[in-house]
Amino acid sequence: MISMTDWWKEAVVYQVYPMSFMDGNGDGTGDLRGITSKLDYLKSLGVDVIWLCPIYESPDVDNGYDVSDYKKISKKFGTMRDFDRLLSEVHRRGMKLIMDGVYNHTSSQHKWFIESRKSKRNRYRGYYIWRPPKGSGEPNNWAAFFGGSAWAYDKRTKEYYLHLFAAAQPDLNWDNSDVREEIYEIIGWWFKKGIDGMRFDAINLISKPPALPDAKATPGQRYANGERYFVNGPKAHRYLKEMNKKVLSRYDVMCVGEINRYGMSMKTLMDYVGFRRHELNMVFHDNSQLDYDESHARTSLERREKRLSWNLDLLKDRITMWQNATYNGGWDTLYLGNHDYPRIVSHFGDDGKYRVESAKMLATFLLTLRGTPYIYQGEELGMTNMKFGSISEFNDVFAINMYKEYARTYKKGEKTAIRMLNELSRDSVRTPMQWDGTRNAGFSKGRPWLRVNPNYKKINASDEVRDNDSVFNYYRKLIRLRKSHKVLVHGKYDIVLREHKQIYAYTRKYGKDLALVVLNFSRKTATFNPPKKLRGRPARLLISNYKSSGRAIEKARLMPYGARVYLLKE
Ligand code: ISL
Repeated sequence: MISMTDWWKEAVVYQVYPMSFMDGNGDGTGDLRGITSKLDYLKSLGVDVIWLCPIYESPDVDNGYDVSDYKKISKKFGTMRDFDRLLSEVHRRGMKLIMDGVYNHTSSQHKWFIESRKSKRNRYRGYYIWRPPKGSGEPNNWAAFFGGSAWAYDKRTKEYYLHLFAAAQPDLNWDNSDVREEIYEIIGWWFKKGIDGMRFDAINLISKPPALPDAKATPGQRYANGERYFVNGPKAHRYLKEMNKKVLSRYDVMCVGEINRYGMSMKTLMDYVGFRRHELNMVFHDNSQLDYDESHARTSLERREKRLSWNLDLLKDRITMWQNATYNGGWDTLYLGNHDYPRIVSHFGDDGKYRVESAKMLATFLLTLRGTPYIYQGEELGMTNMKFGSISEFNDVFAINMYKEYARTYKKGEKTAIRMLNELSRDSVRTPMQWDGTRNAGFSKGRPWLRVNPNYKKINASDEVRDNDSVFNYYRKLIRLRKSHKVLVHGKYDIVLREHKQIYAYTRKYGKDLALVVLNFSRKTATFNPPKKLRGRPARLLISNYKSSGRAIEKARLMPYGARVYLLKE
């Protein structure tokens, strides 16, 4: 797990959200056969690894992140035979497949939980976190991420169980060694089947302090954020080390954790990904910390709102911090969005006039930092956030709860709430993949489970694959470039002109190679005056998102959202 040649370091990952990728049987929901039918497309893009969001049996309260059987494929996605075929077709094309491992919680329909709630003496009782009422209410005041209390009362045994997400997602009790053994067995079962790794959902929430202390609440606040207690909890690292030793280290796999960013510092990050730690290869750690200071947000809803005010200064600081943190003895993920967060071009770029340019600029950013890049489906086409018209069009439990909370707590009108949700909700980024300009964007012959973005006639794979100047073909070129220049994968990162208000520039150094990346994050042209140490060096332009880019780095003028990557000579 520690050499420079680990394959997962040089890999580019593509995230598939199976419900919305491709529908093979016309029922309106994406499925495994659909995915298999699009593998040539992914191969031609140049990605190495496909990450599948959950495809297990699930009642779909949280679209598959509530698993009721870890070894069964959800009927809506197909059968285990479809899965085996997908896996072998992926391998046949020289790609790899990793799956989502959702082990902080199960579905309330999982057989363990069905048993657990039957009686206090049931052998599965200790698989979950049960507590008697405190006074007449919940055992503590923790808020669930999706709104309301993190505790649900179960009449049958007159106790509460803990759920950090929806009530239908009871948290597993990792302090119980039987639970851990079951999980390791399940992970090993999938690895033996031949998958190439896992993405561990919400993995730094697995250890809760047994005393379950109340969180600090502001006056009048009923449920408060308990992250300081359950994020990176007391035994989180002990359990990850155990999992690594008993399962992960026995296979040639890549393991990426999803880490709630509360209290994330350089040290907390390295505790998960340091090569000597023997825990995980890399983690997603800043979903929403990337672009704003969230320290004053009280609820997950407020935190989301704050995203709207991201700024380049903070983005530079964060990225620089993580690049530096992991340079010595660690590795990082590179991503700007996923199935939980806004479309990157809508959020960090401009999804109107400069959609194509800004999508390419962001791609340049993503693919020229040190770490493993993750492309969320549709990002390679410059897909944008969906704009829904009313709450009835949303599907996500979190969006619907956010909407209720807006109405209750913030007294915002419906219009404002929908506007916010369009920018911030998870549904806005989960709309079906836009394959072509035909009905339903070629995603399904049936009625899609979530509305297709009406801009599919303009933004779709079929047109982009053919257009040499498309976002898609720019991604292809960039991926190829990254593969032919190791400096872009492994090189040391150094920020340049930190104070510039429009430009984000950095160098990457690896052996004798020095690359320079210059990105204009604004809608106005910008001039790049290189610092002394870079002046006068002959430069070779490797890629740019505008045609007429000059070759010299001195006084380089960057068009709106312009991006350039140079190789500098001594
Ligand atoms: O604050 C958060 C929620 O608002 C996040 O940091 C949270 O830890 C993260 O969103 C967890 O996400 C993952 O687990 C969820 C699932 O709904 C998401 O889709 C998944 O990415 C529960 O399994």
